[in-house]
Amino acid sequence: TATQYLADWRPYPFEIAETRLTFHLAPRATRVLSQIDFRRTGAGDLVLDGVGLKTISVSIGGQPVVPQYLGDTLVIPDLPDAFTFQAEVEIDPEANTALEGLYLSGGMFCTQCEAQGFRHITWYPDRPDVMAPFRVTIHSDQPVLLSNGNPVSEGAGTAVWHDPWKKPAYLFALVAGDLRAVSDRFTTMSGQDVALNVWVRPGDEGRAGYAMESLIRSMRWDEQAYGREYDLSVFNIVAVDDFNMGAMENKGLNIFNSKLVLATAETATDGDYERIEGVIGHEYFHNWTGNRITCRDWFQLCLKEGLTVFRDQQFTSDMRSAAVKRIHDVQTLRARQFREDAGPLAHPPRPDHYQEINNFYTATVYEKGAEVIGMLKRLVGDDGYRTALDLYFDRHDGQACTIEDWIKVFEDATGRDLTQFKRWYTDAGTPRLSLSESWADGTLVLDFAQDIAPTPGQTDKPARVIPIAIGLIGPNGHEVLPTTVLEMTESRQSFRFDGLGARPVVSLLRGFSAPVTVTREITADEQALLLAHDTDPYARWQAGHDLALDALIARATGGEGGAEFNRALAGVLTDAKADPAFAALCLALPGEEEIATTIAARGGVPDPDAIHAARRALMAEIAASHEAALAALYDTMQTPNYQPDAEGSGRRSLRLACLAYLSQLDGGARADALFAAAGNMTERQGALEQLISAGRDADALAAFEAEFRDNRLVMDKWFMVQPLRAAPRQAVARARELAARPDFEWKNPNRFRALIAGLTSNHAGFHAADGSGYDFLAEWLMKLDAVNPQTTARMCSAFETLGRYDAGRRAKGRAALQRIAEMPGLSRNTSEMVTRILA
Ligand code: B3K
Ligand code: ZN
Repeated sequence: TATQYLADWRPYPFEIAETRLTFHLAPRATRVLSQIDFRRTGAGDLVLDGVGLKTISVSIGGQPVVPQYLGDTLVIPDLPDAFTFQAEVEIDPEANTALEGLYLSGGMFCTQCEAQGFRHITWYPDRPDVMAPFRVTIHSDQPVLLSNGNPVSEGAGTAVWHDPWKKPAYLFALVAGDLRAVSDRFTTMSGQDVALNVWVRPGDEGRAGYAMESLIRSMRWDEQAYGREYDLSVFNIVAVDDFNMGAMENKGLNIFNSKLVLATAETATDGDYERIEGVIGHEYFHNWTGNRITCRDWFQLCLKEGLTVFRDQQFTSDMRSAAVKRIHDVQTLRARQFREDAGPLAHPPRPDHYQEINNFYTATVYEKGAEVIGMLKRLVGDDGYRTALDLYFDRHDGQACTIEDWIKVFEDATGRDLTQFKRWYTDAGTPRLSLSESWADGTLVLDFAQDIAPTPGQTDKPARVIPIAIGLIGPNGHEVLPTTVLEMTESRQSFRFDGLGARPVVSLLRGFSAPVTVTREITADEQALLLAHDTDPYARWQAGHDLALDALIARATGGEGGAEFNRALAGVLTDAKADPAFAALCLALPGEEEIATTIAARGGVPDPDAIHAARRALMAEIAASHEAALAALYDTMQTPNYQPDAEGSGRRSLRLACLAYLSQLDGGARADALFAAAGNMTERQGALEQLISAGRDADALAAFEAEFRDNRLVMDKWFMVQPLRAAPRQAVARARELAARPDFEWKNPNRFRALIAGLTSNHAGFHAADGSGYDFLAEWLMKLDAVNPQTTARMCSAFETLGRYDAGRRAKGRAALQRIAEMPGLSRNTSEMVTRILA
């Protein structure tokens, strides 16, 4: 398979004045007519992309031509400076199980074109730097017919849509189905009236209200925070059941996985609500960062994704709790991106080669891409950031841009040289920052060192600019130095602080000011002091988290620990009522995956069973020490009037954190009662998870199934929590039983992911020493690959941590991967992933 290289990018030799498309929709044979007005801008042949198309006719200026076909491209040489290309093709949406291009979901036509789905619809320059206004005519007997832009005309069986904003083909969308709208209106800051619709299946109208509220909040926020206004007369969101990822920002017609639209208190958890708000925001914010300004080529993906994630993170912290949001984001980054950086799939936020671009919609491109922008903002300041963003929108509106353009905007707006900073985009790997301190005569010297382990294809890594935000906390708990950003630019660098009365404790990397790992010498007492007194909520949480992590690692590797953390929790529990969400975060022990990652990062070999046992034992000890306080909080943190907001979800998260401990003592009695009584899915699912862990789940699972049998999204939860919370030794068997059920509709990505990711997230269950977890995963990946390569390939990343385990597990895991690699007809998507992991 051919590798694509960033260095090979060349401008397309034509631009498009307008793209006109006419669809005659039919499940097995949809006809697509295209008329594309090209104008020459450089020398070369017309090269168009197309995959799996049945070509009926091709003509230039009305004259039929016989094109040359080269693989998945069509080539026409010797063309004039301006001409209209016309083609008619036939496609089969019903056969499209890959869910890329035009496909059917429960009888409804819908599309997914990013990154290269449009070439499955018709012949086109399917690259993001070729932008055009679109006029789309849809003929169909489906009642609702939607495409991008503004409606031009609607009649029985026909609709015409016009999108005046030029866009690349990946932002094209079409939907046709029996849909109902939940509608509202929005007046933009300059007084434009916009019709808003969230389209769902008949019967789901009562579940779309939160999505609509989230959309309105997003539109208002982008005006207030970034001065960005919406630019069409209508904004449509459609919920679709079969979807490969979360959602898609098609211009004026966002298409969403229904799990990110539909919610009621009884069917969705607080986490679901928060994600709905965040993803509705994310896709809406793409209207400026992604659509009005798009990417020149797919290597620049983080230009739109990193920035849009950064914007949706800001949005959520403004709508909810900034401290809690930051801690959640750090947890996600560590769990997904640090993990990626530490393994065979490591790549820079801007990769320079790929085989299948869909394999690069990763935590590194998204989450690290966002962290890099957070660092930029810290380095240039809030005002500098705002000036730079204004310049970015002003200078590049309507263009397809690169990371170089983005960096130049910051240089021009702030006068800063960002040459070294750019390494964050081009180099892979998580820097390791280490700190040693010396203290004498009122002077504290901080000696920092940074280094970055080699990653595939990149061995030698020069120093990065690292913004290190610190504060100093005196021994009495008072802050003696407020947050100060140290700019580290060398491999080793020292910073001095004079005139201090007593030796303070360093509150390091406040706000998680850079995506690095930290090594430092710090005593348990000093960590406890930070946990009690740090003014920075992230650093406070991190101090407690490190205390717990060190204890768990000691215990999982044959030592002892946990007494200090256990003692420190007394303070957390006393203060818990003041900030329940924060207390819940402090109470939650590091997960098994994080413990394993940290053991490996420190040069050890993690033992999944020992880690599992150590974590359970520490939980039981903590529960026994604080039973009364935990039980009191559990009772206090009830939320009789369910509201999916920061306050209510904070109280429920604390309640469930207490329940997890108390279940170690009461064998699941409270969980049983909560499962029966709870009026919201957050507590019901939380209770169910405890019942599964405690092994008393049969009645609850049956009741849950009886109640929600007909609700696909809720049944996904049922499929997910069982392998996730099963005892490690039973997890694979449980997953196998579930997979054999007729309602394991594995071709639906949500259902597949629920069961499979439920298992792979059960650390000790998936990494069972006999390799049964690896075998089970490989079996299902091989089955799904023929149907849906994109989802299959993504899920291969469950194998990316294999290298850190013992020889027995490694051999079994590699054998499973080898079987996938050797499967005849393996997709390019999965083949690339497996090859990289095996390398
Ligand atoms: N841009 C889409 C992701 C498309 C993934 C294609 N495999 C959703 C988002 O990031 O907003
Ligand atoms: Zn995005």
